[in-house]
Amino acid sequence: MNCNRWSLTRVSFRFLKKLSEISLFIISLYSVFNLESLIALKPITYTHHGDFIMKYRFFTLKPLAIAVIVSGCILLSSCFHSDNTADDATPVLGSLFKGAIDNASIRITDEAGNVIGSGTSQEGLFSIELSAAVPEGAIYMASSSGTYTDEATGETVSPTGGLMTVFTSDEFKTMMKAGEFAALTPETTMLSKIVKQKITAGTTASTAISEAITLIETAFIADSNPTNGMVSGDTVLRKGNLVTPLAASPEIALAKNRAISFSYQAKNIGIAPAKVFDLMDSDVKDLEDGILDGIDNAGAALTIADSNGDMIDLSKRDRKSDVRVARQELFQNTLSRLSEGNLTDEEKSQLRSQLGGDSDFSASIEEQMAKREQQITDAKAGIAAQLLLTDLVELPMLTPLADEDNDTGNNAATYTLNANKDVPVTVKLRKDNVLQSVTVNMLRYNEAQLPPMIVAKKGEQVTVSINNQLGEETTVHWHGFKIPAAVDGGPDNPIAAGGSFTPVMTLQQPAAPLWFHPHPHSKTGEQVYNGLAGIFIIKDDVTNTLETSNELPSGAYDIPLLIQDRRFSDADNDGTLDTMDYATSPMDLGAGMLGKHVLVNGVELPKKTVETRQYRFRLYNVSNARTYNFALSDGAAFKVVGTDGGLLNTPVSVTELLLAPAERAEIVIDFSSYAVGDEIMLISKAFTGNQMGMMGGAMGGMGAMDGMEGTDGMEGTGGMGGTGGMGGTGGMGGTGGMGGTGGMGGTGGLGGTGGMGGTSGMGGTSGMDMSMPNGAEFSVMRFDVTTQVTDPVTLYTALPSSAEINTRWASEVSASTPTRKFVMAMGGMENMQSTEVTGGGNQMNGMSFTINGKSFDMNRVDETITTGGAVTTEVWEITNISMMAHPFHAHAIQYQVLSRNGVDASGTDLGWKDTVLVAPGQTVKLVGKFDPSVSYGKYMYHCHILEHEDNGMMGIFEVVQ
Ligand SMILES: [Cu+2]
Repeated sequence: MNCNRWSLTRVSFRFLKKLSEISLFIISLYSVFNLESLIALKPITYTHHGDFIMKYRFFTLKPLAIAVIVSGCILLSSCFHSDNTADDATPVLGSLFKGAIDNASIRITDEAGNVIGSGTSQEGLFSIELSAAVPEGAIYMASSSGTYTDEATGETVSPTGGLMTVFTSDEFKTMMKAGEFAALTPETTMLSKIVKQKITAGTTASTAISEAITLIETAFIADSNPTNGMVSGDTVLRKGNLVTPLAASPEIALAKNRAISFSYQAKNIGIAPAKVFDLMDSDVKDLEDGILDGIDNAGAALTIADSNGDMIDLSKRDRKSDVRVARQELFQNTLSRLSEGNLTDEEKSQLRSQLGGDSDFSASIEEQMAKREQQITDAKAGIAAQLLLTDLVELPMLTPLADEDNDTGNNAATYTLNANKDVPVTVKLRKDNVLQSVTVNMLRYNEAQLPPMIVAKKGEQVTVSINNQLGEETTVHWHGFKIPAAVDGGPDNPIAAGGSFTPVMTLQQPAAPLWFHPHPHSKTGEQVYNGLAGIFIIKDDVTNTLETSNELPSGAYDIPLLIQDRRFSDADNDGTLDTMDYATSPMDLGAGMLGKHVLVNGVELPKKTVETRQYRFRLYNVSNARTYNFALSDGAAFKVVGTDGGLLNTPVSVTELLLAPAERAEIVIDFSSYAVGDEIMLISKAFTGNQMGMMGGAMGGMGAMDGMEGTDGMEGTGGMGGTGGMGGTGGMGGTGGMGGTGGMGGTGGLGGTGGMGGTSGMGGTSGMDMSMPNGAEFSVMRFDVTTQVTDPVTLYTALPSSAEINTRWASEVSASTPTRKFVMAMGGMENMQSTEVTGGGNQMNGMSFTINGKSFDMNRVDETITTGGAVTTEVWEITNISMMAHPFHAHAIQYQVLSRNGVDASGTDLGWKDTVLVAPGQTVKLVGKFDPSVSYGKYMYHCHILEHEDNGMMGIFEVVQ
């Protein structure tokens, strides 16, 4: 083969560079949360519950990426080989990455400094033919000059120093022969400098290298991975092409991330981007004594000039923490940029190239962004119109079950819950703002139209006879209760079809808005969605005193609102809704089951006539997957007085309140400043980004899964593959053969516009008005001010100091407090490549929902809390490495939030919680007290997006007495 090497390699360099930059931000994700969760779903046939079959095929970009890399390398190698026939003339390949350094001079030298080869880099890559044989000992490769783009600041940097790497002679020759790339990064640079010192001191090359690797790994890598070591390969990387379109391995992606994070360190410390090279030199000096502490071997503080020329004392910084924070920051930046669709024009065009030059791609991102804006504009107009509606149904009030022992003075109560199926329930819905009364068969406790409510007092003994008449297994889980595992109603204690169970519980916790719901293994989502859930309110002396002294609204002014979203379809196509649907598409499992009709106490968009005074509303998010961002249509503030586990010590004034599935909040709305005739809407405001994340986007991008059903008469009209839908604009299999726009997890996936659920998800062009995406804006219910009164309530400002619930446990936490880590992840992509999956039901085979890398196993105890009989305080760190927010729930106790990403808890996070929403990339620290005299046995911790729980995002912890 005879070819003009440089012109060809230039082309391939450019090609590689293009692709590499395109995917730089993607690559940086690959390691930290499995880029491959940006999957493409390829529909083949359709099946659902035996009616029709859907199979879809998962595939990933990885094979193509590898193909691109490999073909690029072959192209390079073939040219090189064409010019070199002698074995010893095999070129040395390498990549320079602190940002890809262009036009740097490279020298390859032996231990004594003799040059055995030299050349120039082009956009981070180089190929050098040696001018001499490879000698024994250490072989160094070093760069100088050149330019690169700093990732943290976007500045073009001309480094004063250069990058280095080092190999033993044997390693070097093996690498050359295999055509592998040497990697030159900040880490290998420090490594080489340390090796040089060690060799000067008499150490052999191989020993010096292995000792130096240990030093670098200890100082710069150990404990700094934001994903808590969930991804393997977080070690010093010496071989590999870091200037590739998609990282060929997690090891390379991690190494890239670590190289990039040096720029974040520089930014955080306050030094100029180019000073990272000085920082490396300083760190090498620092590491002479093996400890990264900003102090050199002679005990002197190391300093470095900041961007104003002032000297920074590095001994006063926690250098290891600098490293950790930088990596965390990079991780979060990447996540939020993706989930918020915050891409530069360049990135968009690069993505377009990557996807095969489809010029519609970029347009489709813009289009989706515009549609998102339009959805919000439309929603606001819709809310304004709904304020004028005259046919809203009055909010049904939930009524407490009567104590069956008929004795109010015995400190005990008995209730019956019959779980029934095929109960005709009449639901008031609105379709295109027209009121419809729809009767559907639901699951219900006691065959009631509305969910049951139990009101009890702290200290009371409550006996509940549960009779399972569902024809399938169920349980009743007491959500938020401090009770023994044997009566907790977890999936490990099922009640068989036709069976009964009678838990007896003594209520030993402060007044709180608790609830109950089925928790059978893999059927929780379906049973809750189909109508089984109830409210359980505990009252105590604190709330009774506040209520009787008119410091809290009570009685008719204390109103529980059970909020669920559901989806209905018109099965007979007569224009009226007649069927309630559950999990009709894979998207319902991946993103969780989202409905279109938001029901409050069983009615869509009800109204509550109110007086000009304060009301207390207990907001229960009993939705399977939807997070609400509650607000008032006029933007007025309201007070949050309680969270999952009870009252807040101090009411918190807010204008928006995010409430994830299973979370509760007690809010006080003051209508005293309104006039009779005023109407105010309780809305869910649009929200984006970290609260929703990219997986929703990816799912939104795949929206056509639902669109597909549209044609089957389910309210939707769109077909498959609408804009933003499956295959999206780019088309399935796309122009570039990379799975098309949809192949990247949907336009929404990468662009993040779909973070709002994608165009289709928003009731856009692809007929997806069958489910609203998480984060859409809509009306929940209306308050109609009808009566002028004088408000008797003066809201409390602080709880009595004797109240158990006003204690904060943060001060009890120390370094020796036992700490457990929980990492929530979605992915399992290796299972997805070319895996055919059968949809429907509760299966999402091929997709994994894990905590600490494990899917739920009923027969495995994941965590054991040994109490030794004493109340045991533990810190739980929950980290979300997926692209979607997950509400983490644990049974047995109520927790307190200590911090989110290291920032101390404040506001409503100061309340007691049993469920916390963990945003993508976020770590939430909780503190809990396990009292083995109350809570003992095996309990669940899990994601409360019920479809995630049902598909494995759950584990078991045992409290041993
Ligand atoms: Cu989840």
